[in-house]
Amino acid sequence: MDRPVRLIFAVSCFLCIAAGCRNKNVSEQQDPIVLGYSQLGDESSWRTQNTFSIKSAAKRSGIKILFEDAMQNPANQIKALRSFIAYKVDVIAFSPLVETGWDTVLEEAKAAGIPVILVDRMIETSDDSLYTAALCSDFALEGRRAGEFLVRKFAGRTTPVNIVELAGTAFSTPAIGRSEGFREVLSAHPKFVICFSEDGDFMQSKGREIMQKVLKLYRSDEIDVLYSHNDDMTFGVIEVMKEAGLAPGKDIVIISVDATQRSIDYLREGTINCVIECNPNSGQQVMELATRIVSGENVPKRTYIQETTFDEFGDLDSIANRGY
Ligand code: GYE
Repeated sequence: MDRPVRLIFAVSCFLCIAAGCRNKNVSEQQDPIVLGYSQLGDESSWRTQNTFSIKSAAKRSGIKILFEDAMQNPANQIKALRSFIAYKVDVIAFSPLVETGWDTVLEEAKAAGIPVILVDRMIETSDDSLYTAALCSDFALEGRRAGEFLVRKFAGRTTPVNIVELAGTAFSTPAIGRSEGFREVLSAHPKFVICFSEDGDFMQSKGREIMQKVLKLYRSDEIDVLYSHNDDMTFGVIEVMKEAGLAPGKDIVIISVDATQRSIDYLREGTINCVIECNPNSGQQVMELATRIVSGENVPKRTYIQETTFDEFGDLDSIANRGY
């Protein structure tokens, strides 16, 4: 081969290889996205529906999901995140049980170039670059809505209003927000007194236990309001009140959070007075975020899920079936 022919041959080889590489990239993009998802547990009806929403949205979107249930143990979540990093997934999503303790494992994900989406709950960190996007409810708003309901319900009352609070998992974003937002609104009205507050871990069994304890500590006519951070704990409370011969929703005003179908049924029959919605159906939004992030698009750092309040002052017939 003389020199010009050799040069043309070399250039065409380079172009062929380059074209081959690009084709390979195209075909790589067509491979399904692999999403590692660490769910925090299965403590409530909300969580069961959330898991269903995530798994079914992944299936619909053609995303391959590696799903791990941490059974309410952050150490299991860290283990799951490390296994996703080792597997070299395209993107990680997780619902952190509590807010702290994630920096080290998230630095490992960042070093491996794997983007992270926070779902449902937030983390406390000084380095926001450790996650790409967060999709969650505005828990402080939920707490404020609970407080605003009470302000309206007890508008004519001048004597103290005694409140028992059943909080969610300690140090978790929903428990923090629902407590803080609630107190923020009530602090402007000194007649509201939170006389008892305990963490019931969002579980029906703990709701039962705590209410049994409360009824030993207080006479039922000393309690005006029961504010529970989720429906499952509320169901435990309602059982105990009924067993004690009390009429929930009448003898004691009840506010619950989540809005499962069962709590809406209780609201309609007057057993619960106010239900703050928390929407578990975030699956489709998670898959959309994952797809956009993997294809290199910029996404909002924080997205709030839209929610509402259902209470005895509203039109209860128009509430659509909750589906869970
Ligand atoms: O309200 C509760 C669940 O983090 C928003 O966790 C979620 C909460 C939800 O166990 O029922």
